[in-house]
Amino acid sequence: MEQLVAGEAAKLLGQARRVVIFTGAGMSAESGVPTFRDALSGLWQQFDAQALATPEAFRADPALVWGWYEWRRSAVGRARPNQGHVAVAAIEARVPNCVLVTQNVDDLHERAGSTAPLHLHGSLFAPRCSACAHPAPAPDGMAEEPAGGRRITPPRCTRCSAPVRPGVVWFGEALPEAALSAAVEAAATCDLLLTVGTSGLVYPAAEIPQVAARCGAAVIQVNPEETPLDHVADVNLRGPAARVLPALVE
Ligand code: BJW
Ligand code: ZN
Repeated sequence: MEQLVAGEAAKLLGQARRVVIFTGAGMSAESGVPTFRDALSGLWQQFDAQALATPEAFRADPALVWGWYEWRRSAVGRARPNQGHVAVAAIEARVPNCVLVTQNVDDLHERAGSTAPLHLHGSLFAPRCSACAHPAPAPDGMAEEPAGGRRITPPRCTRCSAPVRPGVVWFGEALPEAALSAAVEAAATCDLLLTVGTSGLVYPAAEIPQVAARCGAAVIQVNPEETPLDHVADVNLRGPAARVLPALVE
């Protein structure tokens, strides 16, 4: 059964000329980077999103928030791309017009050879000033594991001396406009969208596969669990990205 469905997905992919690959935290799960909402290992099971991933949280306790993101940056620094990331880069190299759209704040797509992923939720590696948005270098030193809750005072902006903040998109914040509009445009004009490892719960990013489906594209989903995107997808491949994606590009 699974093989039949995977064969159908590989065929769709082989025929497509304009492809969008849309990825979420499940893409990096097998690299050891925790997802947000998985029942046992998700970050939001262990940590309070409101106290860490909002602009209000950073204003209230910048050292708590900065320390938590430094811990995550260091964990990602030690992680390696998995066979799923490698397969995504192989699809990009093969399809004439392929746009990679990721919600992930890690750099594992880039390290697997993807050239220019659109990062809808920013990056752990692009801190900026919380007041004037001037880019700041990511600090050299890495927080050590398992300091999940260690407070670290953020550096100050060299231009205006306000605290530097992580370059990620928190709840209640707008997504980077150029990346979002490029992603919507690509979704509206593709003939196949492959969605991988996302719960499809966070908006407006979760609209991307829906836009593609509405505009007539085929949608393939790779996820070991059911998601709200199941009914949007023409093909649901229920398995982990690092196993399912390489089989699509064999
Ligand atoms: C595998 C696997 C394997 C496991 N292989 N798969 C209703 C109520 C309240 C709020 C809202 C609402 N509707 C909309 C909102 C607003 C809010 C929102 O969507 N909230 C919902 C949660 C309800 N959205 C926002 O606030 C956004 N901004 C906004 O709307 O702005 C409006 C505005 C406009 C103009 C001016 C000002 C404002 C911003 C959202 C930002 C999200 N940020 C985060 C944190 C980033 C920083 C950080 O990393 O800390 O982004 S939250 C978190 O969720 C992160 C992710 O990118 C995002 C999506 O999660 P993802 O990737 O789907 O991961 P999971 O964990 O949810 O799912 C993993 C999946 O993988 C699962 O399905 C597993 O089964 C699967 N999996 N192993 C394949 N091996
Ligand atoms: Zn500044």
